Amino acid sequence: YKRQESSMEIQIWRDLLDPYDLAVRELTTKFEHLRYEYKSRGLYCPIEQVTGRVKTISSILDKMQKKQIEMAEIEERMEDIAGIRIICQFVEDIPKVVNMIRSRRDMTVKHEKDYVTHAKTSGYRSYHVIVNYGVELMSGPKTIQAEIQIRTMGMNFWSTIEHSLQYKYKQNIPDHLREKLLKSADAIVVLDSEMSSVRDEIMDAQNSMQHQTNLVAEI
Ligand code: 0O2
Repeated sequence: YKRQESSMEIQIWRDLLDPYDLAVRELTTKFEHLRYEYKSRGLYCPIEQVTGRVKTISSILDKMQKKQIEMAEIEERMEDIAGIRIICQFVEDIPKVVNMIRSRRDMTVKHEKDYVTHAKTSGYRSYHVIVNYGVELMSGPKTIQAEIQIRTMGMNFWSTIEHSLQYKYKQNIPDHLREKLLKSADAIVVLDSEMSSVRDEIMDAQNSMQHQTNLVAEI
């Protein structure tokens, strides 16, 4: 009986999460394709890397508890079940990517959270855009929410490390580590702005490297 019950539960989760899995795969492919288009035209692309994930069941359950969300409210209140992460080289690339998203016709922006200019108290920086996105299922069309996080490689380095520490310490990171994390968050701000100040030289160097690669490919 127990096994039957849990396989029913698995089916319920699967029915809930499958459309999000489709959305993550579609959106990842679409942003990767944009990158491909820029590159194939020999243009600088503000998107360096794209990743995506569907929130794990245990992470959904944790958030339900933390935010007092009922099962029936999950789809409305949990905006990051489908998560797309767009990594940029420079801070200046972030608004460009945000504008790309705003102008797309296959998604509509629900709201935006600017943790780049207003970092979280943890030191976390990233730009979040919550979009409504339509998928086509066996049962017909369905609109779901997806959270697109746009951040620099530096911001991504910091948040990946901080996220794993949060996981290890179950949100209670010891004070001495917190302090180090805040210091390194400041260092990332400096790193990002130093990189921006030599952005033109870096882009020139990358363009000529790309040009060389294309020539070799043609030969
Ligand atoms: P997962 O599945 O582990 O990636 P809240 O969660 O209450 O702070 P809210 O409104 O639910 O806020 O969403 P918000 O602020 O947009 O944040 C959701 C996601 O942003 C998180 O997902 C992280 O990916 C990222 N994030 C937000 N704050 C931090 C932070 O302080 N440190 C790091 N490393 N990432 C952060 P989850 O919840 O971690 O889920």
